Amino acid sequence: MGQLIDGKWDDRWYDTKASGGKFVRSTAGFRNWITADGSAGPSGTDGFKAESGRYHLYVSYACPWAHRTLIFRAIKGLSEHITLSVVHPDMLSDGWTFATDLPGTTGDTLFGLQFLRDIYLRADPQISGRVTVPILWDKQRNTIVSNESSEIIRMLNSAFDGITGNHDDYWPAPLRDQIEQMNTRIYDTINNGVYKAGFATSQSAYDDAVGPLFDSLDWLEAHLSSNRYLLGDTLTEADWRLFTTLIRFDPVYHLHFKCNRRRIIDYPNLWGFTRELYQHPGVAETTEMNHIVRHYHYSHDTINPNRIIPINPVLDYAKPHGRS
Ligand SMILES: N[C@@H](CCC(=O)N[C@@H](CS)C(=O)NCC(=O)O)C(=O)O
Repeated sequence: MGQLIDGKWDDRWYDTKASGGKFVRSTAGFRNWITADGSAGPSGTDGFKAESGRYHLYVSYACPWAHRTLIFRAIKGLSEHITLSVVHPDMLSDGWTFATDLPGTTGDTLFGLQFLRDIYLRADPQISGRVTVPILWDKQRNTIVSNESSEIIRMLNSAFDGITGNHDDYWPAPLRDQIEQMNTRIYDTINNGVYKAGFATSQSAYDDAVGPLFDSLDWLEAHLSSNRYLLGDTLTEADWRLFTTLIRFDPVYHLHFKCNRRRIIDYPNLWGFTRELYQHPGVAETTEMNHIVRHYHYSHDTINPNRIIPINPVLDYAKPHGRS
C-alpha cells in the first residue's frame, strides 16, 4: 500500500488526518484516448489508434473501477483484441503485485515484472502518484494510454467498432446528458460513497458518506420499480458503473466498509437489477468473487488488521431476475 514519489516507492496509506478523517481519492494521471483514427480525443495527445493486439489491460478482479473495463472488454467483443494481465488480490506493502499463487492471477504477461509499480516506472521512471488499476498500456509506444476507468470504458465503447463489427452503444448521444447526471450522483454517493464511508477515520466523515449512500440506494430502488435500467429501456454505461459497486456490496461493503443499514438483497429491484446485469453474456466471467472478498479483507490493515476473511452469505446471482 503506497505510492511513487519521483520514481521511488513510498509505503504509506492515504493520510486522512490532513482531511478531517475523510478519504480523498487522487486524480488519475494518464488521460490519453484510443480513437478509431488516432486523433487525440477529449484529453491527452494523439497517436493511439485502435488496432487489434496493440493494447493491454492491467486489472485486478477485486477492483470495481477495473471491473468496469473488464466488462466493456467482454461485452464489446474485445477479448481477442486487447490482451490482459490480472494482479494478485493482496495489496500489501508493495502495492499490487504480479504474484501468481491464486487461481485467476496471470502475472505480468507482457514483461514478466514483479510489481504493478514497475509498469508505471516503465512509462515514466520519475513518476509521482498512486499505483492504481486499471491501466491501459500501449505495446507500440511503450507507455500508458490511460489509468482512468471512466474514460477507458468510453474508448472501448466505440473506438474498436470498425475492427470488431460490434456497434452496441452504451453511451448513446441522445442520452448523454441524463447519463452524466446519473453518473455524477452515483459516483459521489455510491461508487465512491462506499469508500468514503469505509476509509473514514472520523465519525463525522463516516456519517457524511453513509447517509447519502443509503439515500441514493433508496432513490434507485424506487426508480428501478418503473424503469428496467437507469435510463429506461436502454442499457447504458451508467448501469455498468452502478453494477460493479452493487455486486460487491453484500459480500464486502456491508460489513468491511460499515455500509450496513441494508443489504442489496433487501431491495427487490436493486437485487433483480444486479442479477440481470450479472447474467448478461460475458459478465459472470469477469466477476471473480474470491478475489473481491479476499482483496478488501486482506489488504486494508487499518480496517481489518488480522486479515480474517468472513464466512459471508451464499448469494445466488444466477437466480432468474424476473425483470423485463
Ligand atoms: N480513477 C481511477 C481509480 C482507480 C483506483 O483507485 N483503483 C484502486 C483499486 S480499487 C487502486 O488501485 N488503489 C491503489 C491505491 O490507491 O494505492 C479509476 O477509476 O480508474
